[in-house]
Amino acid sequence: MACMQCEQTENGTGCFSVGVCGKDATTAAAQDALVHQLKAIGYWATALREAGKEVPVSASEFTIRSAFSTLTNVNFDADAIANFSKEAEAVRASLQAAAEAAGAKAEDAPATATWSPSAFDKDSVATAGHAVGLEARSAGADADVFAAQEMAVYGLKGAAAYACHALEAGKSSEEVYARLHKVLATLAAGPNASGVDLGSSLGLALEVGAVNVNVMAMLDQGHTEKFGSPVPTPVNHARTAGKAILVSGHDLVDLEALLQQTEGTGVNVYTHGEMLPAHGYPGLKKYSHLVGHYGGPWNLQKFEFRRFPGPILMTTNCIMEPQTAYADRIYTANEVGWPSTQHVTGRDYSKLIEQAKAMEGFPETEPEKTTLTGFGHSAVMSVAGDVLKAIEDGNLKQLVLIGGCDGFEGERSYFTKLAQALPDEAAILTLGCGKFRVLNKTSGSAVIPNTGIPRVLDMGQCNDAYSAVHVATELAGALKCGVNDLPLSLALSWLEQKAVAVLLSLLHLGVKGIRVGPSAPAFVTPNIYKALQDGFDLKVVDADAAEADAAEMMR
Ligand code: FS2
Ligand code: SF4
Repeated sequence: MACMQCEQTENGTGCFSVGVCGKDATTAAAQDALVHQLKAIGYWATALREAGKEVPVSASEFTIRSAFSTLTNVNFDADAIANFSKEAEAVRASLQAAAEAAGAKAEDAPATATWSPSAFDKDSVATAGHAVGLEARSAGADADVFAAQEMAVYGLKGAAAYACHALEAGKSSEEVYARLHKVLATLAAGPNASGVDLGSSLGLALEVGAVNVNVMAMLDQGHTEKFGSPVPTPVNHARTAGKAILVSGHDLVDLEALLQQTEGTGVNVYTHGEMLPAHGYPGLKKYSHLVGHYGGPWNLQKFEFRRFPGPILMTTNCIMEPQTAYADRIYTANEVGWPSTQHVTGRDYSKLIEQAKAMEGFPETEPEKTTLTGFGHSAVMSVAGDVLKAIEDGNLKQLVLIGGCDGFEGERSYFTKLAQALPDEAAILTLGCGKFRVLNKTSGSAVIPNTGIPRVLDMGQCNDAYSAVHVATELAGALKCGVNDLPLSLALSWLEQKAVAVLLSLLHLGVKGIRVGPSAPAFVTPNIYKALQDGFDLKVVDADAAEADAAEMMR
């Protein structure tokens, strides 16, 4: 196997025998095959649209769902990936037949467009995947062009994941699907195709960022139409006596269904990880048995889940190898998979509810410990006048966005140190599971001097980077300046491909001076890094320079 798509990759270079995440070689190679098949689907879907024909919605939805299954910490089940691969071949064959009927010619297509595993048990798919993995595809290619194309693939996986969340929330877009397919079609031609160079491949990655802006907007709309605009809300991090179910991941629609099915049963529901911002949505906070949040970021789950006295539902990323202590009470849903865990389909949570009832639950209620969430774009913009006045009066000197992913690495303490080094005249906007590096680690109840505005504003999930973009654009409009002229600094903690998509979106929007860490992606070559430094003043953080960076942000 060879995989370097995430920040935790071994030695910062690549996972070559088993993933640091726990992904085995068979699953990794099967995912390589599936991604190659998705490029073929992109090619034929694009050919079909160019012939003036419609692409079936089912083919587009299959594209995003299967791409999401290959994201870091989502699906570790080689059998499930092999099933996606089998379906991919059926989707490709049907799109190709329709495109050929409309005049497209197979002989004009790149080899990738007609590639497929010959059998669909997991070992056959993995064997086929070895032939189209990183090492095979990079042989003979320009290293920089290849790397830029990989960056586009990883960003596309992140955008596909958000598109899946949007779909669950009732939102989809043919334009988004067409643009994602077109990116895949370009990738099908590969790094050696005529006219492909570093500039065009970086442009392709930025096109993924552009599409992802639309996807995040669509998801924001889906969430707010379904559950209302988030409002500032204290979230209780203490336990409440009683039976309990824990829900992790990003899928608010799964949480709503679980809240509906547990209503009146005496079972309390707790959020975990990226589900924390759910407490700010009127349509979810109205359930009195949504009693609080349990635990920290995804990477602490092995320690925290064993102590949770009830079933656990993983709706999206990030799952880790279930430990014996809780293996019989962790459930996956949607694109998430781990061999041997129970998988929920059709949002039927009856098994979890019965299991929760049979367990002891929490024995007693602890004193409340709260943090605030719910500062989406509408809540922040409702105090925009106060924010602008605070800027004018000098009470607010800098807005600092510290968000993204969390992870194990000691160097990730950079983001906590940065937050702690910022003075009270800096407001900290946070989002994603990276928020756990900030919440409770700073003076959480503090307000910006001489204002009632909290210093730490939790804007939501990683996809709520859209809210941050929205606020920045509105403030720039009010101050009659560009986003890069605002008193705004960004520090992005990255781990997986959703963060790649968010970064590409920010770059597409022309945001400069972003700090990224805790380390540079393994897939970024020195020449790509130089191009991003020259074009966007992108900086990779130094774990020991948090205080110096805070001082520079306040200058
Ligand atoms: Fe955190 Fe994990 Fe949000 Fe990422 S829960 S690192 O995949 O998606 O942010
Ligand atoms: Fe390694 Fe990350 Fe790939 Fe897992 S997803 S195999 S940790 S690079």
